[in-house]
Amino acid sequence: MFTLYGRPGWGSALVEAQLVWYGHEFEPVDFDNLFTSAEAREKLARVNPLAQVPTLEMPDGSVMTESAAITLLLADGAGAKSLVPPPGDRNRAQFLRWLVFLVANVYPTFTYADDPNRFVGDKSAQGDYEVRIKIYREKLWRLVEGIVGAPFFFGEKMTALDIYIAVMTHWTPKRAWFEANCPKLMAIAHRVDALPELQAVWQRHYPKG
Ligand SMILES: N[C@@H](CCC(=O)N[C@@H](CS)C(=O)NCC(=O)O)C(=O)O
Repeated sequence: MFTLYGRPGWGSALVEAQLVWYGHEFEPVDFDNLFTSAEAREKLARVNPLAQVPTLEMPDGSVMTESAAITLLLADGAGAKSLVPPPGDRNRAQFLRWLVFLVANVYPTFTYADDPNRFVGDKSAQGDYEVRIKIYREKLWRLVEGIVGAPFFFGEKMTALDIYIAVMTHWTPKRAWFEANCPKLMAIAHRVDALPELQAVWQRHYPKG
C-alpha cells in the first residue's frame, strides 16, 4: 500500500493520477496550505525535509520525492499500461527530455514565485521578481506548445507528459490563458480530463472543473 502526501489541486495530483492509472492501492494524506500553515510544513518535513508534495511513501516504507523520479519508478514493470515509453521506443529520448524540462524548468518557477519572500528580502522588489518569473514561465509554456503533437504529446499513445499537462494547466497562468495562448496544450489537457479511468482523481482535485 502506498501513502501519498499531498494537497488537492497541487502536484500530488500528478502522482495520484498515475497510481490510479496503474491500479495501485494508496492512502491519500492531505495537508493544509504549506505556504500558510507552519504546522502542515512541520508535519510534512518529518517525511520529506523539503516539505513539498508530492511525497510518496512506498509499500516498503521508503520515501520517494520528485514527481519525475516517481513517474519513472511507477512505470517500471507496468507493461502495456506504462505511461513512460520503454527503452527502444522511438519516443523514449524526447519523453525523458520533456519530462525533465517540465520539472527542471517549469516546476521551479512555482518554487520561486509562489512565495517570493523566501528568495527576495526587499519587499518593494518582490512584485517585479514575481512578474518576471511569471513571464518566463509563459515563455517556457509557449516552447512546449511549439513541439507537442496531437491528440497527445506523442500522438496516439498517451504518456505521463499528458498528465503533467492536464495538471499543470490548472496552475497559473491557468486554463483561460492556455486556451488563448496554447491551444494545443489545452487540447491535450481536455483529452486527459475526459479519460474515464481518471474521473475520480480530477473530481477530487478540481471539483470546479
Ligand atoms: N521537484 C518537485 C517539486 C514539487 C513542488 O514544488 N511541489 C509544490 C506543490 S505543487 C510544493 O510542495 N511547494 C511547497 C514549497 O515549495 O515549499 C517535484 O517534481 O515533485
